[in-house]
Amino acid sequence: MSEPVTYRLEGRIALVTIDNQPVNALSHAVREGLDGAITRFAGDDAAEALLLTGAGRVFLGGADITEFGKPPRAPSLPDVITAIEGLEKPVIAAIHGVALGGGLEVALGAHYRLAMPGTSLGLPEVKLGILPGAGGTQRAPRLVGVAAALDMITSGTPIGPEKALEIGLIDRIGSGDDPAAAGLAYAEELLAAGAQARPVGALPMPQDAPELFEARRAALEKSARGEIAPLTALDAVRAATRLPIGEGLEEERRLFQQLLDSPQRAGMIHAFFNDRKVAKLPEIAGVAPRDFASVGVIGGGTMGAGIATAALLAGLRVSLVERDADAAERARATIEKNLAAAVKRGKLGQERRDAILSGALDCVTGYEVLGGADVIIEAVFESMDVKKEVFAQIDRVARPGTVLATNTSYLDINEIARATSRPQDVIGLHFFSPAHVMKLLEIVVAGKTAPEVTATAFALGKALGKTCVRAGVCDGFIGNRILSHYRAAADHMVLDGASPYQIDAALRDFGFPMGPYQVADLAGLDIGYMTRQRKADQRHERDRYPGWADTLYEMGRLGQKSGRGYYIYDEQSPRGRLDPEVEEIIAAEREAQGIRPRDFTDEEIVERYMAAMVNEGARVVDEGIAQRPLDVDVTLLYGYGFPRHRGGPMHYADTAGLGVIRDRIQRYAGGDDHFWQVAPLLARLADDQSTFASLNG
Ligand code: 3H9
Repeated sequence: MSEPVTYRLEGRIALVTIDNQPVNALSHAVREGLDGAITRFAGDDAAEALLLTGAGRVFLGGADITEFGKPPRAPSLPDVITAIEGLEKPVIAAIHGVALGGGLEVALGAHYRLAMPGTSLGLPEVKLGILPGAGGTQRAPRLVGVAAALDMITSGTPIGPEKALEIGLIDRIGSGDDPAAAGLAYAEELLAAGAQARPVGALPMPQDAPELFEARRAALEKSARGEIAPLTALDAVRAATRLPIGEGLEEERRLFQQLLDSPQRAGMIHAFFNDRKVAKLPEIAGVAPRDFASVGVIGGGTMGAGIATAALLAGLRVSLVERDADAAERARATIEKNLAAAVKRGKLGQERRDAILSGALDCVTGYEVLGGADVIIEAVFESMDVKKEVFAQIDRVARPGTVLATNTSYLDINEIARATSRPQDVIGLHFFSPAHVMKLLEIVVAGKTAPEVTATAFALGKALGKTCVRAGVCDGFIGNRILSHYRAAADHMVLDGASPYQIDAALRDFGFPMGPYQVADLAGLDIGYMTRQRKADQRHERDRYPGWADTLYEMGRLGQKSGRGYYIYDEQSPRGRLDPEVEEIIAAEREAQGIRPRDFTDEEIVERYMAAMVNEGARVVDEGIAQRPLDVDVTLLYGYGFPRHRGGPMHYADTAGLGVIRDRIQRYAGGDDHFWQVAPLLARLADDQSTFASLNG
């Protein structure tokens, strides 16, 4: 294996290059290599300055995350960076691609920083449940001030070189396309000007700003939803205003270690790796996707228009087909509104918007236009008859090789595929509303779907900026199937005495942005009602039915859109307030069913809700609807608001212990052994004292 750190003299400059592909993570070997390079440079009389660069696409992607949780190995990254900073001759970092986390902290240990155009510079550690632990919380505020450092460190959002130059994080933006050449030229220029070593750690302590810290703390307490890293990172930055550099670094280390040992760190790193593993599927390994540049969308309602918007934002051409000219016009108006919102959010430039609307979008009424599409996505009314009719029509106009996708959220895609003469080209693309905003895309592979079509769906999803999860065909696929189960567990608790408001609050405290009844109000109570109607003939006589939810629907309480659902929405309380009438309706239902209500603790609410989620998750994996537990985790994280710092429901279950979850379910079965039956996979793994993670590969 080649050396991860090389040292070469370029005239009077020592060029030190870190090469640890794919992202030059600062692994043990890299740290050792850097340590050696530092010692060599200090004793190398021919070298007057040291230039640090990264080989390949990026400067440095940060600490090696795979080493977290393992015994530490010297030299530590903070020690290496302190040694770089302490060099008596100038050290320059030439940054390109990305300098993230420990990667940016290495650059902060250098005395001068040049970044190439398009570089991304950031301290994203809070997104992994930790904080910058190699001097970032102490050096960044010294260099750029407390406010800018807090922005970077508590949000974890990277910035570009222009912004970095403006706040003083870097000294220069390089030119050309060779960072080493730009760095060498800069180093020569510095030497010619007599530049000296200039350690950031020697800069004066930044001024404390108590009001700023308090305001940020209050904002973070609201937005962090139980995540501890952003608030701990804020404490670390505060330490920079109170402690000299050496002590500040020690305090940072202490706080970093606290987070490193926390289950939240384990959850977030589990999520980080799952984000990457989820798209790695043996069935499409090495399978080339088909080309796609144009997308046909059938149906211009909220979903169809959202899908069209997502495709347009990704630079694809879109032909949207509607039933009549008015509907086509309405679809165009919805897309225009979506694009205007994207402009407002800074996601799209005005010029690009104009170009899209004048050249990339067609809203028409005939299917013929679909003959030119590479991928066709159907988003019409959820009815098997309607969908089959639409697919038969698509089959007539689409050219061979076109991917034919349905956005159904529960229908049998095998049956839809049979309406065509090419079931191998048919696949499910289950978007979540609003489709141009929500990250999750369930890619539902039917019995006859060709691997090339699955590969194309994944490539398309990636182009649309989605996190794609492979699912198999069943009612509700991965996400909605699990949702119906944990929502049922919540409904049972309501029947037995918990209020929907207590349930929502307990789950918000757990970290969900909204509880299930707030979600129901947002989606519309008609959705739940229609699902119950649809499944009426599958109902078992022992199913516990939430009749009060039907009552609310029949009263016209449709949720946010009608101003009343579980909550009341009006000017005073746009986010909803409690409604005693709802509690009366529920109380009447309990009485009718002869149920004497009991109290629930918040803890029991969360445990029952999670047990239901995990149990159905286990069934979904066992049946092959999800290929691995991680697919369940990613689905719940990106489509259902599951708190990222808990990693996902299956990771949560591993953390709690599968035996514990199984025992809970067995205990609950004492009250309802129809609903609460331990899923076979959960039982097997618990008996073996194993984990869901063992199935992730
Ligand atoms: C830190 O620095 C802590 C310090 O403050 C304190 C220390 C004491 N380590 O994302 P990609 C893998 S915390 C190990 O697909 P891209 C990744 O899993 C760190 N492995 O590429 C994948 O593996 P595989 C702070 C890593 O081009 C492969 O590299 N840094 C690391 O789309 C390619 O990754 C961060 O949070 C790592 N640090 O994006 C940055 N990073 O091929 C995290 C990636 O087996 N990384 N891998 O699936 C990223 O944001 C992106 O990977 C990056 C490249 C933007 C760099």
